[in-house]
Amino acid sequence: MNVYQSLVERKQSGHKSFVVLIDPDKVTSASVSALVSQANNAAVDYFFVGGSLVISDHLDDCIQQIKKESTIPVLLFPGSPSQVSRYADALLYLSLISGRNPELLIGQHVISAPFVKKSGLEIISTGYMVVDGGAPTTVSYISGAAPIPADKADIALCTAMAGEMLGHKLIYMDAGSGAKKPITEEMIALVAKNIDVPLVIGGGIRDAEKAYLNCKAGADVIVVGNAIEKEPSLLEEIAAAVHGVSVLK
Ligand code: 1GP
Repeated sequence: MNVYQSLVERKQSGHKSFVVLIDPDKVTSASVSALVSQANNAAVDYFFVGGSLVISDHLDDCIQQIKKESTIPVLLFPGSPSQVSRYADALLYLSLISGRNPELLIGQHVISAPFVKKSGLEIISTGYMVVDGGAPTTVSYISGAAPIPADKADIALCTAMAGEMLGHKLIYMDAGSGAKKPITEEMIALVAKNIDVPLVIGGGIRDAEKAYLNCKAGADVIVVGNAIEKEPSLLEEIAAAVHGVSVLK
């Protein structure tokens, strides 16, 4: 079964998924080992690997190490077309549908298409929506694209619907790494009710309760990076909260 099928099957069977985001710039080989071992024990569902800016050149090494130490699938979450590694299991092929910068909607995809295709990776077309998290994010700064205002759930709804109808296989709503304010349950609920593809939520989730509430509101996949980097013990708690949620939609 490929990675996307597994995401869809989990959604259909009422299982919420928990993703640990690893930014290759923020880890060492020792910290990856510790994190991966914890993730194995907590039955984390997927790893996302990437960052808005990957400054170091050890993306391949980082992914190879994860693959050696775990069977948890690794999905690339690239901040730029250069962040492609053939060692991953799949690539989130992101189009920034909340912005109006043609480069991040299609331009960079055109330039990198032959390279991406040649990688042989499973490609998961993803409608990526940045929602205002209370502070400027790297992606907003780099793209020059305004995020969706946090209190405009209707804009998020229409953007997600358009993304799904354009053929994106996932919708990823992100308040940005380290967001002061994560996405509201109101916005998540409205979007979740009106799309059928899996809904990924991330940015500024710092505790198990927020992860749980997001799942209850309709998130299918919860992504946490920063909070776990700062306090690794949160990983087990958040995993338990996400996995404890059954679908009540
Ligand atoms: C960012 O959604 C991810 O793109 C995760 O955000 O690092 O704030 O958990 P955090």
